[in-house]
Amino acid sequence: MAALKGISLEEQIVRDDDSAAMIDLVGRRVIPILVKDNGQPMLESMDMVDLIESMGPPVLTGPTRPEITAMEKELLARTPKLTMPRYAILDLPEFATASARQHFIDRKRAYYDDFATLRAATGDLLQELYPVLDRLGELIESDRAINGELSKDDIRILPVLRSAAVVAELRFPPRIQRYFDTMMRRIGQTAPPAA
Ligand SMILES: N[C@@H](CCC(=O)N[C@@H](CS)C(=O)NCC(=O)O)C(=O)O
Repeated sequence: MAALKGISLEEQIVRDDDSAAMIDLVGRRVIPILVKDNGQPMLESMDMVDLIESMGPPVLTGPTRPEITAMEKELLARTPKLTMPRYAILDLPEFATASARQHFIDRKRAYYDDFATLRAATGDLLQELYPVLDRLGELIESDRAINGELSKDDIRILPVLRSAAVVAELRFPPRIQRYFDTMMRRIGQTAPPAA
């Protein structure tokens, strides 16, 4: 979002086992946290989007569509079983130490099946995801904006696609792949590492 506006944010990655970093700032474990220039921390990613959007000329000028919000929910109901077991083995900065990685695995095991079992189910899980991706692909109006002009719907969907892209076996429908490549280029990011 900030990148789309040409605003640079100082990014600090919190190691998964560094609960203190979050608790000291806002009293509980939660990310993302935006610390404003005056030192005041802010929670809720969509509030952060509103704040950044209020700086300089607006960029999220397009309409939103309830179908896209529904798509986000449908995707998020299916992607974590694919992405969580992969995050656990990827070389991500939040898992810079063995204890940080183990902390993530222990935390997630409370909600998910054993990661090896989930990885073995990749084919079936992808078959459940593809119909949703196909429907999303049909809704994308332009490579540069889901609704033809940038809107909060892009801010909702692009991160979900980015996280799904850690699944090495996943092939986005062509319409989504073009949108994803275009948007990632615009925000100056490469596709995430996949496993
Ligand atoms: N409504 C919040 C949700 C934030 C949220 O659910 N963050 C998750 C990670 S995406 C979290 O902090 N989980 C607790 C943890 O990692 O221990 C927002 O959109 O910013």
